[in-house]
Amino acid sequence: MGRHRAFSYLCKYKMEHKAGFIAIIGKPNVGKSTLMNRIVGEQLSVVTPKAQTTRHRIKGILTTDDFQMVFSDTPGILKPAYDLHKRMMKSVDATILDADAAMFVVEVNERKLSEEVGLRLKNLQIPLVVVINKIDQADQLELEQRVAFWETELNPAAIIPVSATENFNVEAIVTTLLRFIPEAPAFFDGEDLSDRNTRFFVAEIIREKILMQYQKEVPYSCEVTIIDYKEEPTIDKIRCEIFVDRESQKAILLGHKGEAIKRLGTDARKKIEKFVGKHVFLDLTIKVKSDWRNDERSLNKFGYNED
Ligand SMILES: Nc1nc2c(ncn2[C@@H]2O[C@H](COP(=O)(O)OP(=O)(O)OP(=O)(O)O)[C@@H](O)[C@H]2O)c(=O)[nH]1
Ligand SMILES: [Mg+2]
Repeated sequence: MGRHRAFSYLCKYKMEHKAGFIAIIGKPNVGKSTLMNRIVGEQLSVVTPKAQTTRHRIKGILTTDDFQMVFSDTPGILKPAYDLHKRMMKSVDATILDADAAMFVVEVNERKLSEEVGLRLKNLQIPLVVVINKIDQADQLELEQRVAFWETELNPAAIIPVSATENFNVEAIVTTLLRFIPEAPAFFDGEDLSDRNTRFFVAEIIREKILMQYQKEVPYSCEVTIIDYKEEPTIDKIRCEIFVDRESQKAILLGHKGEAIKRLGTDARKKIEKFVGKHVFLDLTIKVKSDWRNDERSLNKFGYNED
């Protein structure tokens, strides 16, 4: 029996292994990134209290012995005001096309389907799971009303109420989505948590600190690019350029006697040091590129065509 039996067992095991792609979509600020981080168990995607935090699609990979789920966190769906937004929405659509199932995240107090979101969901060719997030902010009656609303509006395959920050019911997302994942071998190495590299995460940390430190339009007019990354045995030397739209924004970024940019640099460096587990030398230069959000070459350079 020996070898034969072992071989058939191996085939059976392989056949039952599931692997697939999940598109996390929804309006800005509903908690998509917080949820992906919870599911994968790492702070991969930047989370801030501000809308439009996520600009690039980022994968978060959950691997077990039995399955691999590749989640894609995407920018919040909005009506484009710039070419930048159009490209962000293109990456949302490309992610949906690649996915085996869509995880549509709403806030518990969301009461209508926007035109942009409706357009995408009503043409969906894959199973739709609605995740009602932030249920810590509502009572039972409100929650029941919202469940009934999404049921009639979208007739999804499942509706899952959760709280990402309270870590309530998040595991139900994984068990539910598993139903819609095909049998397949893993796509990524079991050790991989994301498809993005260190440079990407470093740029995101700097952008997170900009979002936290500056107000109103300023963070939205900034783009961060890493122009040089040198790894030395005891220190990583990173040169970074921050692009803004106008001279006035450069002055705000610098602050009185350069104090604001200094604080930004220190905060970002500390977080990058934790991330890379090494000392970091961080050099920040601010550049003005007028209307970069509508400039094709700038958008290409900033990686808004690779998603
Ligand atoms: N009260 C509460 N707040 C939450 C919950 N989940 C996320 N948040 C908060 O909601 C805010 C937005 O969270 P994000 O994860 O950045 O939202 P997002 O959908 O990725 O936003 P964009 O990237 O802008 O599209 C943050 O301040 C989170 O801490 C939750 O379950 N309850
Ligand atoms: Mg996000």
